[in-house]
Amino acid sequence: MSSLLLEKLVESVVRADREEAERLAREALAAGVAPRDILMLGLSPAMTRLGRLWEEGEVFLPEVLASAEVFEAVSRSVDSTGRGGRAPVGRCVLGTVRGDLHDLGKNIVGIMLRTAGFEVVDLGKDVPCEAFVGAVRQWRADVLGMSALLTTTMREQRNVIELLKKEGLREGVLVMVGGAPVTAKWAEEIGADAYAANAHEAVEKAERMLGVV
Ligand code: B1M
Repeated sequence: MSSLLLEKLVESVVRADREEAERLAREALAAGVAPRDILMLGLSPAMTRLGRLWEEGEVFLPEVLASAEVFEAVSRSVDSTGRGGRAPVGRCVLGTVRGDLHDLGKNIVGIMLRTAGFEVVDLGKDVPCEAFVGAVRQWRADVLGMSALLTTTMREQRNVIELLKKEGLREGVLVMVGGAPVTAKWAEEIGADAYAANAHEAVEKAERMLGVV
């Protein structure tokens, strides 16, 4: 029943049918499907499918954008995160690197981190190196998370790490990188502390790095 709902949700996001997508997400929540499953199984696969259709020339940029808007609307509607007054388990500064406007995956990572009890300072997309470093200093971040979806923007992750070093802040913050073209090898090469392939892993790695049970 719930897997059927999630499959229908994927299809409605691919079709950019916002009304239907929001209705299905509400139905899934009412049926007891966890918000994280809606995000990971009902929304993420839609964009993966669209990416394939885009590569095959079956859909074009405006269609991808329309689906992205539906994706965002639905993810906002299922984001029921809140700490109910409890102290956060850690503070994470998060953003998509300079030159990169892809933020759907980063937003899911943010929602899942908040759900797991992290305080998340989301800097948005197209974030300059200086803004990441300034936010790490200002917020005394435990974790800095950087997302990059383009092979041309990945290198910004390295630039931010270099700037952290220059500013004497590298030792005080754990750096995690992710995004479709990013790999564990790349993370190692640029001196990041962790790489996560998806939002589940991002939470696991952040918790592990901070020693959160
Ligand atoms: Co663009 N795009 N896009 N795009 N887009 C890709 C990435 C691309 C692979 C499509 C393709 O050609 N097959 C390709 C990149 C090629 C490359 O670099 N090798 C591409 C391109 C070329 C472009 C443009 C240049 C197109 C153009 O204008 N000609 C342009 C660039 C704009 C820019 O950034 N400057 C562009 C624009 C766009 C849209 C604006 C239309 C839209 C983005 C809307 C938005 O984000 N608000 C868009 C989209 C939607 C995509 C695809 C189809 C889907 C990306 C997505 O949202 N996936 C994408 C194709 C693909 O990836 N298959 C594509 C769903 C999301 C949930 O997954 O972001 O991977 P993802 O996040 C995952 C994990 O990666 C991980 O967890 C997330 C959740 O599990 N993760 C992290 C992500 N960040 C993390 C951080 C972490 C840890 C884990 O720690 C901090």
